[in-house]
Amino acid sequence: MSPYEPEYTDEVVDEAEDKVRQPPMYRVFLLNDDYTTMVFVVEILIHIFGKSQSGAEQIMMKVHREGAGLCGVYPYEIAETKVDAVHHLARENSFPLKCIMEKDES
Ligand code: TYC
Repeated sequence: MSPYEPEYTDEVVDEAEDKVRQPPMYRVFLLNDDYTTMVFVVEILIHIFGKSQSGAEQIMMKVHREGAGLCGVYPYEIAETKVDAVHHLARENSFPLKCIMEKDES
């Protein structure tokens, strides 16, 4: 390596190069509805998305007031597994709760 080059070049990655190195990420959102209970949504956010009680309550209220709320950003297969887990638990409990994922283009 040239004595004029910094030794940490492996860790210094510009944005374009990082896009090539990193897997695409997906944002997972919960959607509001009129029937799923607030308590159930908070439980989902704690047990599927790893939120604290207060973090889960804040996201649930955002979804309730604004129609949708971000639960997390994950690689494709993890995002898909979480969406499926939400729908499975919701159907098991007879709630119409919907969860969607979209590619994080940022
Ligand atoms: N709007 C629901 C109610 O008033 C609560 C709710 C919040 C439902 C978030 C879905 O993703 C949701 N019981």
